[in-house]
Amino acid sequence: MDVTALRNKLSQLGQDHLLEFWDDPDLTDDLRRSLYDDITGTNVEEVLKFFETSTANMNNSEKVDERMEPIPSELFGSVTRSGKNLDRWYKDGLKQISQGKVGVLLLAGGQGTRLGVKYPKGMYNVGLPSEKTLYQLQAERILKAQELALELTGEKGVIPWYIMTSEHTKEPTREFFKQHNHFGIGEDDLVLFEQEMLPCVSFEGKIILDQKHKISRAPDGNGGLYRALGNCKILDDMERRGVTYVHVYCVDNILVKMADPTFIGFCIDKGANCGAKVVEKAYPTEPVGVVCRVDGQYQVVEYSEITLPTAEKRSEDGRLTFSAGNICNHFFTIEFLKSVVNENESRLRHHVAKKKIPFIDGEGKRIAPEKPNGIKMEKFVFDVFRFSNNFAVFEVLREDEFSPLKNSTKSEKDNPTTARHALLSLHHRWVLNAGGNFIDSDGTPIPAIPSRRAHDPDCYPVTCEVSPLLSYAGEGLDKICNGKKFCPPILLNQANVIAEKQDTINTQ
Ligand code: UD2
Repeated sequence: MDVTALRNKLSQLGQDHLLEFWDDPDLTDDLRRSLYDDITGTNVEEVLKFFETSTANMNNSEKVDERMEPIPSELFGSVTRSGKNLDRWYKDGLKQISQGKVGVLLLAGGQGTRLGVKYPKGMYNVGLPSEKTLYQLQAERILKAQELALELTGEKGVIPWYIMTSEHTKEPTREFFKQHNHFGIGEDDLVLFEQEMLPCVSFEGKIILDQKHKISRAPDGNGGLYRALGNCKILDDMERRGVTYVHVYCVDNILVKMADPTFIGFCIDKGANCGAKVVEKAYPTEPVGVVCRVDGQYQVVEYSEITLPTAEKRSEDGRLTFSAGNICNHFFTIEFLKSVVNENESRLRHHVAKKKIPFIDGEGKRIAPEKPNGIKMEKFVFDVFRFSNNFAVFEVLREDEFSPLKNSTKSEKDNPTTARHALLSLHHRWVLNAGGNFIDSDGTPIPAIPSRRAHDPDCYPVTCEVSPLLSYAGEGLDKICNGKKFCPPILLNQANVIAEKQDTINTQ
């Protein structure tokens, strides 16, 4: 260890404080070594360059209204307005899956601070009758998509599942999948890789110490994906397998359609190299980013970047002009990802998040600040939209496809209860559409739209869960639901199909 050289270098960069506790009696030789490795393993110059560029406009509240345009209608598809094309896109997506050309990529490196659990969010169980976690639901949807593709084409394609983790989530995620036998996914078809962590920096540009011997770090944002794809040789793995299209999504949407064939078929039909799935913004001031064009380039514009009149602007059909709410659900061709990783990644700028970052004070005490005291620097996955010359947007129904688990039960929105209700309510509708009915334990029919009864908060929505292994998006339920009466809570899975077959045999 050449501490003198390190000290000189840090001094030149204005970061001498990182060695402030080097001679502290608390630091054993091992801890000193670990601090030395921590600092020398950090590209301090690069971090400071990121700090400079990302904070240059930190307090700039410039609005982009004048430069914004909605996505042109010819690049915009919709589950409610694209009519007969939907079936064609769906089948084409399944064909691509059967040819092994589709991979899914989960962004799971976030710290899940708002949900407040110590383990990765994908391991969360929202309290469904099956007790399935988000990871299990996603794994089973992949298996079902493969099965549907096989049924349509007679060819069995595998959808490799790439999971981007970070320092906090990698080991627990790996262990969890191992414990559960990868939920039926082939071990080789589940590829975990790790995004980078970046030091947290004070507003004055000083790298923060989390411990006397350790720099404070946070994942470099979900746009850290592109650097990780290159560094971890994930693009090479995709190419080796023949993956041509990648469906990227965020971990917390309980309704996410893995490798959604319709979305994939739509993007291919449009010749898109990059695409976004969106939901219609619910109301003008809803705090979601909208997908649009700014100065001719595709982009997600945050609600804070536009004025109220622009947010309220409506088109002739009465819909909000800027209605395409981003849901962190994207399509990329491998060629596009290659161009981002090899040519454009360094052009992406970090965004700044002001945070309360625990730090070691001058006396060597660890302080948890009450006010933001520094920044985390993050790249965003959608910032690559601007590199696309063939972009497409696909609008889906929020109640069918988007219910994110962001917060703990203390919050009213996007919490475990809302996520559970969204899934149960969707599955309830699937069963009704398949001709099923619901009755109370005394045989009274439950109306299709059950009212929320104050004395029985559990009666809404109807507790009806369908295993993804049985149905991906409501298809194939007729045979076990049509004309049947179900008394909730119910959990439909393959056992119902077996029981149904048995009944048929018995009555023959
Ligand atoms: C994300 C979208 C937002 C909207 C919303 C809908 C981004 C930058 N923002 O906002 O536009 O669509 O989702 O739910 O995409 N993650 C990582 N590494 C990181 C940070 C996050 O993998 O360093 C993952 C995280 O585990 C999650 C996803 O990225 O799966 C989204 O992250 P988030 O929940 O922090 O993003 P949010 O809700 O602010």
